[in-house]
Amino acid sequence: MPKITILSALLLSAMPGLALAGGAARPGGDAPSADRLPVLLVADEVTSWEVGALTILGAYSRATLPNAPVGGGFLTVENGGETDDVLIAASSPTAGSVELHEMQMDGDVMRMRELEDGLPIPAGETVVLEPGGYHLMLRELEGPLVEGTEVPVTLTFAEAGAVEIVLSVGAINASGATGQGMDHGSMGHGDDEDMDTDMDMDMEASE
Ligand SMILES: [Cu+2]
Repeated sequence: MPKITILSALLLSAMPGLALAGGAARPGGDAPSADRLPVLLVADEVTSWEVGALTILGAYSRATLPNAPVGGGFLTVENGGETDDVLIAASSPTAGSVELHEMQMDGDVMRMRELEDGLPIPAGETVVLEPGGYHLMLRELEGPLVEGTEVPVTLTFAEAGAVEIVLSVGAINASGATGQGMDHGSMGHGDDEDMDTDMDMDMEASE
């Protein structure tokens, strides 16, 4: 039961009184057992990462067409703390650079802009990076992103610091980390190749 163990650990660390009580309940002086270590943050069904007060989950990407210059990264960040944070940078060994983008439909054209000041993650709020909205833009891909593979990405937050996560590469039209459900239908395009072309054109036009 990894999830219950995680919650217990978080509560104990946040409340010294409870931590004392928990310690007293165990035989004195025992070191924490292995099943209480933070490695259990990678749970069976929902992979998530913790850094500071932040939880990152639902991280995925989409398979790209051959020669596509860019790929997207999508994930959810929950700020369980009382301090505003900002996602200020991202990087990946799979891409020459990773930018933070915002995407909006403008008529039939998908336009996006780089978030020069980063993506705010307000205290107590959940921010979703998803197709059609905020996203990571992986540029200068070393090769196509292949469904079923994983892309390591390091996220850097102003307050919480850096954390390495993994994007699970789904189908070319994937809309969630598991490749099923959560169908937002947000792109408004029936043809992904056209979409990629529009994205690339706008990228070039904005530089
Ligand atoms: Cu983009």
